[in-house]
Amino acid sequence: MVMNAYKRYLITSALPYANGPIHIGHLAGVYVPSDIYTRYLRLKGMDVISVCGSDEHGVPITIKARKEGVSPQSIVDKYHAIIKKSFEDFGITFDIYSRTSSKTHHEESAAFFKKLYNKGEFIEKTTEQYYDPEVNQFLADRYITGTCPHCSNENAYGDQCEQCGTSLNATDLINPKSTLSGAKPIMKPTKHWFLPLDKYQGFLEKWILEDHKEWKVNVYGQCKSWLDHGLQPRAVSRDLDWGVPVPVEGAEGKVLYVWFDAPIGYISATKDLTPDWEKYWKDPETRMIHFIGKDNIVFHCIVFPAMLKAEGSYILPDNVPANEFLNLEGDKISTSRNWAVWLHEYLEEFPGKQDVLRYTLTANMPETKDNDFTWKDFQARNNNELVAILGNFVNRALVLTHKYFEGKVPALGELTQYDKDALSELPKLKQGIEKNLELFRFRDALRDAMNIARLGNKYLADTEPWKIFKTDPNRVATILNISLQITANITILAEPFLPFTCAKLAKMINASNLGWSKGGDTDLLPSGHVIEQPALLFDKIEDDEINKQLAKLMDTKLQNEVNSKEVAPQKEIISYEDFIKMDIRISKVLAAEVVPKTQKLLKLEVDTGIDKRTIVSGIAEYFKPEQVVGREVCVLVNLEPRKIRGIESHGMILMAKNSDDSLRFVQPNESVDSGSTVS
Ligand code: B3M
Ligand code: ZN
Repeated sequence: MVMNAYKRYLITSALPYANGPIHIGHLAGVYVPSDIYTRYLRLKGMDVISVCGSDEHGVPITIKARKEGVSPQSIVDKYHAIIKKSFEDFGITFDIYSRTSSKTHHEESAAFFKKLYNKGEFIEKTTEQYYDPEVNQFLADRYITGTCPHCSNENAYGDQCEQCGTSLNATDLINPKSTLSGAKPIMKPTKHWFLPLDKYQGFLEKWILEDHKEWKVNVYGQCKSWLDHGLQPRAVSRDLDWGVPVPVEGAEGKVLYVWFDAPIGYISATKDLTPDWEKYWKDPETRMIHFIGKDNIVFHCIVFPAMLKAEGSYILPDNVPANEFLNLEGDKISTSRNWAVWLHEYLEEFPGKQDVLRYTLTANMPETKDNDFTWKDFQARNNNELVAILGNFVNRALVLTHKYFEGKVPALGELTQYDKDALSELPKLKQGIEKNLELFRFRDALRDAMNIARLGNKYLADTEPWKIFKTDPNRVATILNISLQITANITILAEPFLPFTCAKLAKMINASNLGWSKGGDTDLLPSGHVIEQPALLFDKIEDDEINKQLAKLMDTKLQNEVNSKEVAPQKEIISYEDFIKMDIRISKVLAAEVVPKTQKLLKLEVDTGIDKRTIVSGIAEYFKPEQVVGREVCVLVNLEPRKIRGIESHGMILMAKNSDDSLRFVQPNESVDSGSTVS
């Protein structure tokens, strides 16, 4: 649709889960494009707000909390603070960065549910769901893993397969397993509320497939495939104790599904931002745009619109420019494997270089297909493009103006055809940037912005003012005037992409009030206008800085190899009373021999301090008798006696099994008297 038909803009960016910090994949996929777009609209003087916040509910948060042995609230408090600060420091200019554990959000999402509930929009259904009989808990979403029926990935989650991207129901999984205990889950009935998406099939088909043919191919394609498969009712509640409680009677122990409450977070954030929030959400003259990553497409294009439609008073998004994924050095970015460049770390390790990362991520933005971030490319983009093209041009223009004209913009003389051609490029480049931004083609828009600097460099290289100052100072005045007009254009038109650089540049040329509308103009700096002493906009990034980053990633790889060794899941909780029933004693092995006609069994005589007794132990493949005699070992002495190969065994020697399957004795690190108890 034509953008000028709208009175105002509401920009939303996917709410990041507060279970980890922000990494470059998030940035390239969602936040850099949304910030470029928002800055562009602001510069154009549009009424625009950009809302975001932390997504603080859902199983990813509770799993992390469990792993770290802390409460979900303390997890979200920690990451919300890190995320919020890193966005600010990186120059992502949300008008509000809110959070879904806030009071406003709880109220807003409960009210939203209640309204749909009262309108009879939900189906209430009791279905059989997976339940972990060992920990007595229903296994929502990521609490269950199994084999993906589509791509055979053995580690697919109950809600999604990360390998093939398919959204799943837990019951689709082959060989389901509880992530809490490793147990095989059982089925148990439970009541939930379902949004009948099938009811909106016809509406969504027309709204997306006919009315929004302009959506990006990847987005349109995913929507079409969902619609072609036929939509099914989807549960909007879960059996969990973390989230927004389902606000109706008989729903104890149930919360709203995180994907039901999270998009409502856009509404509650707007409400927290301005009392005038309704005009952004309810006036059809508002253009709402959702910036998201490709794994969020179905929720923003199908589920949330169906929710909004069911509610009845809200507008729908006009576009959902989802990006594909960014990889890192050829490997999928992963929070759990720590395979990422973390924003808060980048900001510390590369102080003042926000724009270098913004630039690299925009130039490599995964707009139509997955793309790769490499540190070598980062270095090359900085050194060969930002330093060599943009920095170099601006520096030459400013330095020469100081050298020949005491830092004052010289007067324009007569223009040659070449001058006129160069100047006529400026409005064309501006148009290119605008057109590409309006189509969410950020890479092309950035290329057009950089082409202004390329134009300037070529202009200086072709006109060579440094060679003719002695003979023709008036010509040099014209050349530098034009170069400074080009510089001023960069200050305006590169700002959405390189805001820190353009702010510095605006100071250097003493022109802070240039608006977007002046972009493309060729008389931005009048003759006589004083400019400041130039400082370098970018520094070269040396190999050792890049090598440091590569070494860091190498460490992560090694660490992951160590971690990937499988560890058996924790067994069921036992009481202290259960534990103290076990009588474990330090004992000494007096004699050992292989049980005849066996390979695995050793017959041991041990002194338990209580008595001397016989124990049969399955360690003969690991230890020769002479390696065992004389050792201090731990023995479970009150284990029921058992006959093994005709020999009565009176206890069990405690052993530890290493990840390479080798066995080790559990023994005190210093000598202890036989008969001492272990507890
Ligand atoms: N937190 C998923 C994600 O980070 C989710 C987005 C919510 S947007 C309403 O991929
Ligand atoms: Zn799969």
